[in-house]
Amino acid sequence: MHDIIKDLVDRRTKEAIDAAMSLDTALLAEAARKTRAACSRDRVFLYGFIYFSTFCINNCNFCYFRKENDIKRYRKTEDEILAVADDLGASGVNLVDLTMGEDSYYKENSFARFIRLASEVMKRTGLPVMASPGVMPNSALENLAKQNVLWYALYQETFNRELFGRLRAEQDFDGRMNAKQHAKRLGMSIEEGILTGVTETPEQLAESVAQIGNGGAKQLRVMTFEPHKSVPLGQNTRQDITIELKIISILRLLHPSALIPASLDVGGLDGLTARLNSGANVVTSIIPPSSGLSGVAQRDRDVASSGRTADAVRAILIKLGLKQGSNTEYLRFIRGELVDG
Ligand code: SAM
Ligand code: MD0
Ligand code: SF4
Repeated sequence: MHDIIKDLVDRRTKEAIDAAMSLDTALLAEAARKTRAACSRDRVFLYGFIYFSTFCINNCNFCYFRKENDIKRYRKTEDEILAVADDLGASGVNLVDLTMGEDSYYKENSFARFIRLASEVMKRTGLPVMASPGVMPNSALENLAKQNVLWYALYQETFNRELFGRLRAEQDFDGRMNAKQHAKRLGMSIEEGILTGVTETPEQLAESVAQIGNGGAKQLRVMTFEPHKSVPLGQNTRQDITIELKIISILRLLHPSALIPASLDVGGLDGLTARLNSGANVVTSIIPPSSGLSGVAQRDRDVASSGRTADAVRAILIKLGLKQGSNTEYLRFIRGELVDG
């Protein structure tokens, strides 16, 4: 093993991460693939994505759906959402991710509508659900956990408080961290995530990579910021993909048994091969073509052309010698059991 990679895995510090970032992308990716193969027999899991309301009370400086952006928004009806969930279920995804902007309609009565929806989607599809509705108060998380919702996803974006203040302006760093910890205490699995290409320094990035696993998240995500001209941070150019690829590999090396997504929302179908080759083992943001639903980062990319379907993803997995894991393997993976060959 290369000395710098050995040092990364042994020390796990931000200095070791920073040093690893200077390695060749292909070298890191090769080491990451070896680690993934040893831990998961190269199973990859597919997540369907339903962004069911694009209304939001927040003003994140990176997000197209921020409140002050004067754009066309939608809030899908329950029937529409369940029809999409049925489609996704039939296409063979392993999980349904229910995502929304922080929409007051769903936040009312301690998120009662959202919690009912999550439970209904689980019942209809028989699949696990990931809840991605933004920060929830403890009482709402308790009701969500009572419905046996498996995942709570909430991305800190950065572990540097100053940068957080610039990205998620007027939001509470600790409140966001605490919600995840409460969900974890309630027995839910949590997903943590960071953004790159948001004017962070290499040191701030290494700091976030060093800290991302500290809260016990089982799914760890990095995404490259997509600069929309209409948002405050959108005046920056899109960062080269190699930074994200190297972080995916470093995350795999530091957290061998984590679920690590390759997001179709950031890189589209064209970006999938490189992300999977870097050590990712989940493909997220699968969207049925005619659902009228949006992504987040690249909200239209590949949706209408069927580039974001489970079939399109499986065709790529085959080319790479990878295989979609079954629903049983998925649950075993989350429990920390090795996937049988
Ligand atoms: N509203 C909820 C929240 O903020 O937690 C869930 C949906 S939010 C759109 C999901 C994630 O999308 C954010 O946490 C952020 O990491 C990512 N995101 C938003 N805008 C993005 C952009 N322009 N480029 C890349 N990722 C972005
Ligand atoms: C994705 N666009 O998976 C989605 C989103 C929210 N849990 C996930 C960021 O890429
Ligand atoms: Fe709203 Fe989430 Fe976008 Fe922030 S990232 S503006 S909370 S949808």
